[in-house]
Amino acid sequence: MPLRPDIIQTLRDEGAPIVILTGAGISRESGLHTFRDPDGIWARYDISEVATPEAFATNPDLVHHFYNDRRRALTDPAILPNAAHHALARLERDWPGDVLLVTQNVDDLHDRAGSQNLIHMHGELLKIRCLQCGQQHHWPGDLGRDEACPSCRHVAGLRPDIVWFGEMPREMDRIDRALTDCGLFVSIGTSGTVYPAAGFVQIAAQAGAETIELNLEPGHGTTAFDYCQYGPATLLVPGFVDQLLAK
Ligand code: BV8
Repeated sequence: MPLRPDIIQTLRDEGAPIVILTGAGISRESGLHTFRDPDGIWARYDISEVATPEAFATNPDLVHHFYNDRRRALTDPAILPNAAHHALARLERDWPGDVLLVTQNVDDLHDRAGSQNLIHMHGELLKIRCLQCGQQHHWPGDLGRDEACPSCRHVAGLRPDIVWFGEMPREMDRIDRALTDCGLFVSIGTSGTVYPAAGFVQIAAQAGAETIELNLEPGHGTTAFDYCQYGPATLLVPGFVDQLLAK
């Protein structure tokens, strides 16, 4: 059931804060794979072998290979933000209240579409971090285990700036505050499998927010949402933003 027009009107009149959570589904039509769909990344790789601190400690070459492949795919000139990414940037510009975009995606398609109030809660594919000095660096190319840190010159201490399973996602205090203050929580293109992101809908709902899922098909937490719309993100999200902005 879509969000009711009278509720949208009230949210707009109040300039209610909005929190949006996105997942891999929003980037699918840009040409990037999701994780858990039949052709997804986890059909080809075992999570525990490539996306945990333990994997990096035991087989850094495989972990670098996994992220180098994905970095190359992301920097292919054919991979561009789609209509859904652009619509969310427009919502941030034109909505009368705060819009916080929290993405689980490690791609940079929201950034490229122009979203500014954006948290990459699972890190960023085009950044690396030095385990020796803690500095982050923009890194669009391949990374190997013998590379030196551009800041401290320490060798073999660079890792993808990605939040692996078992690690703490980024900016959780800021996200929790925004969830308890928002009037509308929107989840887009995520299966609702990975915590803490999968629990955001409950936090927002308990704080009194309206909640809506926009997805290709119902995710795991679908019953927790007040409203839902199903279809491809490039169709659903621009239409939903038009409704919010009364266009
Ligand atoms: C933490 C690396 C402590 C990045 C990723 C047991 C119970 C509960 C929790 C746990 C548990 N055991 C372990 C945990 C915790 C664990 C967890 O949740 N595990 C799961 C598997 C049970 N979580 C953690 O370890 C996290 N850290 O918990 O710290 C803590 C304590 C308190 C408070 C805070 C923290 C760390 C999680 C790190 C996640 N990192 N990967 C990388 O290499 O990219 S997860 C990986 O999954 C990606 O990052 C991705 O973003 C994330 C979520 O996946 P989705 O984006 O949802 O993608 P998915 O493929 O699943 O779904 C795609 C959806 O799109 C589908 O619904 C599909 O229908 C839809 N779709 C497809 N096409 C379209 C579309 N929709 C619209 N349009 C389309 N065209």
